Amino acid sequence: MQNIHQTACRKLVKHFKLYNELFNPQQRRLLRETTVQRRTSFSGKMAPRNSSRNLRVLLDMDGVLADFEGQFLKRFREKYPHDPFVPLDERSGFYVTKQYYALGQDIGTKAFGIYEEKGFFLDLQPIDGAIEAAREMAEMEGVDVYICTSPIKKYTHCVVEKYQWLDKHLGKEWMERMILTRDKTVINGDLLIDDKPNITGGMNPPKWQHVLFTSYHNRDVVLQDGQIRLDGWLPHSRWRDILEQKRQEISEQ
Ligand code: U2P
Ligand code: MG
Repeated sequence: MQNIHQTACRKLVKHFKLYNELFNPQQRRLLRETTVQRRTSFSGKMAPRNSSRNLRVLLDMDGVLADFEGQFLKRFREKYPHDPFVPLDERSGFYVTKQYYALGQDIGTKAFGIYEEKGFFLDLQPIDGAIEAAREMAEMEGVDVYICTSPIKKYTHCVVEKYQWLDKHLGKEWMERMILTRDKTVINGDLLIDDKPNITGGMNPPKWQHVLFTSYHNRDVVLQDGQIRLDGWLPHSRWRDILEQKRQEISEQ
């Protein structure tokens, strides 16, 4: 009896939303625009929506949307041209500073300074295809996209610049999607696309499934239970298939 009630309520809410979309002029314009965009950008492989709720995707920033590693190396070499450095294809281990400390205490300290400087996070270049993928994902019917990123401990520039970066590359409306946290495990999502291999925190296991986004530092990492790998955003990236598969899983729950 309660189920029949719930189904009826859900239907009513759905119809009310549809009515709003059709008869509110601003919504009607948006609907026209997004339908066209969806038609052109969709892979066409998405199954019709049969899930009672949206798929929640958490997108990490550094190493997934923004090229932390490339910018770090460029700045380090510019500032310390005579010091040893780690080329990108020799990177291993998540924290870049750890590998620089292995070259010498002073080198590690210099490395830390690079990403604590004003402008470091704001000037990061977008990773190839990331902005287009994020936009496409956000346009998908039944998908809610959030940005889930951790600020560094010396937060002075980092926190504000992460917001500025998002504004600069994706626009003001993305501020609504921003989640800044030092503990991603407590965030409720279905998928977390993140380049850090081992994400730990207060919630064990987290609600989300970890999609390990390939970066130089994690190329050789063996996947742990439940993790899947995503090798970038560009042309033949399987991110759409990963989302679709998760959506199916949710609808079967
Ligand atoms: O350490 C806090 C966050 O800063 C970014 N970071 C830091 C050091 C490093 O070597 N690499 C790196 O990416 C990460 O930010 P996020 O990926 O969450 O956007 C890390 O979580
Ligand atoms: Mg990251």
